Amino acid sequence: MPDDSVQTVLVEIDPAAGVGTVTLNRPDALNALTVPMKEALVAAFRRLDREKAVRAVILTGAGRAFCAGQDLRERLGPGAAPLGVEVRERYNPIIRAMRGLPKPIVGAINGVAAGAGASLAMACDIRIASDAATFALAFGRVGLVPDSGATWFLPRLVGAARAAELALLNEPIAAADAERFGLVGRVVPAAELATEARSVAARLAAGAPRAIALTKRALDAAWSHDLDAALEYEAQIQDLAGRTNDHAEGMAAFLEKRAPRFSGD
Ligand code: T3D
Repeated sequence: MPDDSVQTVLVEIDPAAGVGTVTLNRPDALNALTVPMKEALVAAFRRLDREKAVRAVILTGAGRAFCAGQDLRERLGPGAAPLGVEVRERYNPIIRAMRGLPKPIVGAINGVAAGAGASLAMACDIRIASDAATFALAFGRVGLVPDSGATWFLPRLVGAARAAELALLNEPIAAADAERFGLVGRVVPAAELATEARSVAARLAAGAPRAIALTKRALDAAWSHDLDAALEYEAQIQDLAGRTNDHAEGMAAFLEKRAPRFSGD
């Protein structure tokens, strides 16, 4: 049984870089998700939403795994909720918290991402994988269906044909193939993953926060928009972005040939 005294989700904040890091921390169980861990994960994203010093977030795993999905031992234990309830009340809020977070999330995929762990990776805005990482939908291997947004993210990231193969065959894929399929944006040597993720997150944190938040929202909204609706939505959010002090600062910085200093106003 999981040891409740151990903090299974760690949150670290680097105010100088503007970066918050969320680390799944059950390395002995490959960061498999328990009920307290799922609740802590939602709380972590909500906390980072409130933290003014944080402008970009990293999600990663402790040890050799990113996340092996649902803790299967916990599910077999007494008091496990019916699956529909578990998904609705414990998994979906994580994915909603991630997609609703007005700050970009960089997934630093350090090792295996299986089942709901693969869904967590897919819910990040930017995915950087270690060359030691593997991905597996895995749900089918225990007689379940992809959840936590996997059926929504997967075809959008890799296309319908590849999504069907990954979701129906449940075979593990290596980091290099994940990059080739579009499941991750880039693969780096394992030893460089943390540095690379921090560097990307710091670059995001130095950007104009409102514009980044609106861009994240628009990219998600575009999946359900036709071209006309997307064009109108862009006009609306451009109007909002154009009224920020950061827009004025970006323009001034361009004319003055200096780096902009975005305040988030
Ligand atoms: O609530 C609900 O159930 C609904 C939601 C479902 C969402 C899902 O995520 S369903 C899919 C659940 N995940 C899986 O089916 C993956 C199960 N794990 C594996 O297939 C393999 O462990 C991996 C491919 C991920 C890694 O293989 P390998 O050989 O590198 O490691 P290992 O030896 O299998 O695992 C190391 C330890 O982690 C081991 O513990 P031990 O024997 O040393 O004490 C293993 O039992 C534990 N572990 C790995 N995955 C899980 C796990 N323990 C509990 N739950 C796991 N998912």
